[in-house]
Amino acid sequence: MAQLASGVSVAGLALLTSLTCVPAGIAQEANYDESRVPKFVLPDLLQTESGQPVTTPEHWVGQRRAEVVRLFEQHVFGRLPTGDVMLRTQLRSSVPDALQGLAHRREVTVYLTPDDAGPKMELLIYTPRDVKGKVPAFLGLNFNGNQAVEADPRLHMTESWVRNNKELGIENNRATEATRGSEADRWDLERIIKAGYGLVTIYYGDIDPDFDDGFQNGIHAILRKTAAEREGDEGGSISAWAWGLSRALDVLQTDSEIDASRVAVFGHSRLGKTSLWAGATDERFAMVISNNSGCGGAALSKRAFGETVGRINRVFPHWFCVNHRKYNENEQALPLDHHMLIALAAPRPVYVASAVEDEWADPRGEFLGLYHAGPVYSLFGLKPLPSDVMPELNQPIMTDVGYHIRSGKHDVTDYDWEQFLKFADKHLR
Ligand code: GTR
Repeated sequence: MAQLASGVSVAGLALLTSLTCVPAGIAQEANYDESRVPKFVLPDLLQTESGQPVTTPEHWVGQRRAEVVRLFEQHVFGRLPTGDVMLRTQLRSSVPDALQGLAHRREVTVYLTPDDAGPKMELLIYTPRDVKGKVPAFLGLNFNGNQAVEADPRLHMTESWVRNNKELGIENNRATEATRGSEADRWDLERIIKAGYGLVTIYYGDIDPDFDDGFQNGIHAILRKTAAEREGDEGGSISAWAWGLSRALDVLQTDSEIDASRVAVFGHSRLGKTSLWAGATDERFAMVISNNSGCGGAALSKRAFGETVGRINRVFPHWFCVNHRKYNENEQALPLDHHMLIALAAPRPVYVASAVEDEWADPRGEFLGLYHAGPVYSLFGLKPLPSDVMPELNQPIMTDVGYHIRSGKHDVTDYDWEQFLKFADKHLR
C-alpha cells in the first residue's frame, strides 16, 4: 500500500449545458457601469499582518503565503476537509483506442471510504496512445457527469445527483442517456491529446452535490468530525471540490502514464473558482488555469461589478463559508481581494481567461485580479502582466502568467484550449 502526500493512502491502482449564468431578476440590479465602480483600496500582498514588508521569496514562502491562505479559509471558502480518508482505486474500463485511435481511455473508480457503499469518485483519464513515457496533463471537474464529456455509450453514466434539466430530460436528479456528449464541446479532447497531453476529469457532483443542504451531503458528511453546528469557517462546496481535485492528484501520483509533477488544474466558472482554490491549497499542481471564473474566482470582489458577494451568497449559499456572508453588500470590509487568491499560484504559471460577453463575471475585474497578483511574481524574479491596460480582444498575453479576453459568451471554447495548450507548452514541457 503506497503512502501518499497529505496523509492519504492508496491501495492498488490500477448539463448543465446551459448553466444559468445570470439568475433571473438579479442581473437587472447588477452594476455594469465602469463609472459606478466604487473607489477601493486593495490589501497589500507584500506586507505581513504585523506590518512588515515582504521583500524576499523566502519571506513570502515562509510566512506571508500562509497568512493569505488563512484569510481565504476564514473569509471566503472555508477550510478544506481534513479528516483522513483511505483512497482505494479500481479500474472500471480501459479502451486502448478511444477517440478514433488517438487515446488510451480509462475509467478509474476512487473509493473514499474503506467500505464500497461510501462516497466514490470516477476518474475519466485520456492519455495519448503514441507517446512513450509519462505525459503532462490537465485535471478538471465537469458539470454533467463523465458520460457528458464524450458521446460514447460505453462510458459509465454517473450515478450521483445531477441538476434537473428539461432539455436533457433530467428529472429526479438522475442522469439520462441524453446527457451523453452534452458537454463535449467544452473539452477539446482531440487537440489536447494531439498536443501530447493527458486529460483527467471527474464529475463535480461525485465529490459534493451542487445544492444547499446545510453541508450534510457529499464528502462533508464523511469528513466532519462532529455533527455540531457548523463553524463560520467550515468549508463550503468549493472547498470540497478543491479537496477532491487534490485526492485525484494523489491517485495520479501512482499512475504510470501521467507525470503528476506536471499537472495543470483547470476549471470553468464555479469550477474555475475551484481550480484557483485547489491550486492555492495544493502546491503540487504545476499550473493553474481559471476560465470565466468571475466573482469568487479571479475577479476583484471590491469592484462589485456584475455578480457581487451578496448575490452569489444568496443564490449559492453552499459554495462559500458562512463568514463570507458578512461581506454581502459590504465588500470594502473584506480584509483581502482575489488578486491574493491568484498570487497563491506563484511562482507557478497561472492563466486567467475572460469572455467579452460574460459581463456577469466582470472580465475587467478578472484581468485586474491577475494584474495585481503581479508583485508576488516579480518577487520571484518572474514576469507578471506588463501593464494594467487590458489587451485587445483575442490577443492573449503570455509571460509567466497568461491572460486573454476572447469574443463570445460565458463558456469554454476551442479557442480557450488553444491558448491553454500554448501556455502549457511554454511552461510544462
Ligand atoms: C452562475 C454564477 C457564477 C458562475 C456560473 C457557473 O450562475 O452566478 O458565479 O459560477 O454560475 O458556474 O456557470
